[in-house]
Amino acid sequence: MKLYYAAGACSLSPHIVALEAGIPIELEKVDTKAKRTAQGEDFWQINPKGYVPALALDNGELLTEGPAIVQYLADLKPESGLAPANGTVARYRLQEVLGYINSELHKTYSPLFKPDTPDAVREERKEYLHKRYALLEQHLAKHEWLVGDRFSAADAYLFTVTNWAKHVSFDLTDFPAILAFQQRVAERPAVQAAMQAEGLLKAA
Ligand SMILES: N[C@@H](CCC(=O)N[C@@H](CS)C(=O)NCC(=O)O)C(=O)O
Repeated sequence: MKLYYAAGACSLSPHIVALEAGIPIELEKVDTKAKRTAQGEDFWQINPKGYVPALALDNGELLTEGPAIVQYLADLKPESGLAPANGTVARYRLQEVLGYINSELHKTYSPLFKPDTPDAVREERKEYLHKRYALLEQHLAKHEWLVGDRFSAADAYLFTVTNWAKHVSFDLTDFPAILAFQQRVAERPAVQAAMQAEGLLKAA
């Protein structure tokens, strides 16, 4: 399997999940602006959506959309507990949180990365993020993880998008439980390894 990724992008979430699950995965970096892979291929030809993450499966299919990819990876190693068993309420809770992160957080961050986004839109998007984080703050003030009592694919995703806050000057100081969560996740060996592999850690 090969994961098409861009350093620190949303593809860090499936990267973390693969390492947490102990799934060997080949990585291929994509220049998402130029739409070129590190091997010089035209990324449009690989993924007509033009974005990462994309997972090339061993059967030749390409799986896209972060929430689907992390569940696919987690289900390859059910014993990892990264996704509760299919058909259980807990599994729908995982999908509920993945959907929330995807549509309410991830896609609210996206315009903040674009230099031509007007300041008024920027402010409105940050206010929106603030509201959405406030709900997660309440949950994480009482619980260590987003779903159940163990680290799951949803935690990898929340960690990944929340790491963007510093890049877009979104202030997280109103959210101490989220800041503590970020710290907790960052310390996990698989997370360290994924970040190291993507060149996100400063040399010691
Ligand atoms: N709906 C997709 C969105 C993926 C996405 O937003 N990818 C970003 C990086 S975080 C990207 O590759 N953007 C480049 C582009 O769209 O040109 C998902 O949830 O996986």
